[in-house]
Amino acid sequence: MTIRPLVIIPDSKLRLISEPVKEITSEIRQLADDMLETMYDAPGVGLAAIQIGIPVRMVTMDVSKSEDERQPMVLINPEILWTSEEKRIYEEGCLSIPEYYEEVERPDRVRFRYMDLQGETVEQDADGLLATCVQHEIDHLNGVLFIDYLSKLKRDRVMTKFKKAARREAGA
Ligand code: K1U
Ligand code: ZN
Repeated sequence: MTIRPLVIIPDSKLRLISEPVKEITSEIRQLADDMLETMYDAPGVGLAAIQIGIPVRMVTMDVSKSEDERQPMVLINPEILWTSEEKRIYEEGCLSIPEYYEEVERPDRVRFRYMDLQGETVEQDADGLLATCVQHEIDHLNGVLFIDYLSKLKRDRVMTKFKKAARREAGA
């Protein structure tokens, strides 16, 4: 298992539409291990493959409360099947936008489908943090970031800050 470097805004890779996984190979299993390791190290409750630079439709998540009782999830080709009319506001963060948190409104409950590492199709209902997280992660697979739901003013402010940081790093 390897901790991989995270892709940070304004890297244009984060705007790519990720490709479906065609087959569960040893490379895919290795990628899942590396994503979990990278997510736990960050630490985060979710990670999409594009956040480590790989444009495939894979997500890892663990929204368990305790570090002693990890509940790792690996989602291959996940999709949202249904969203509730009721909305919920949650303060979101993103490992690709370090140390920036803002409130985002999304559907309160969702039903989603994915393939697990055994190749089984799973359908699951979610509410709370799991519902928020799975929507945030599937957005990553479609090149969407949580800052896209904020006002243009807030989005421009955060983009400018990270563009300046990237320029400083490139010049250093
Ligand atoms: O996809 C990502 O960038 C990961 C992101 C997922 C997420 C968080 C909150 C709401 C929606 C989606 C994170 O994990 S940010 C870090 C974070 O929320 C966290 C870190 C440590 C403990 C608990 C939460
Ligand atoms: Zn994110």
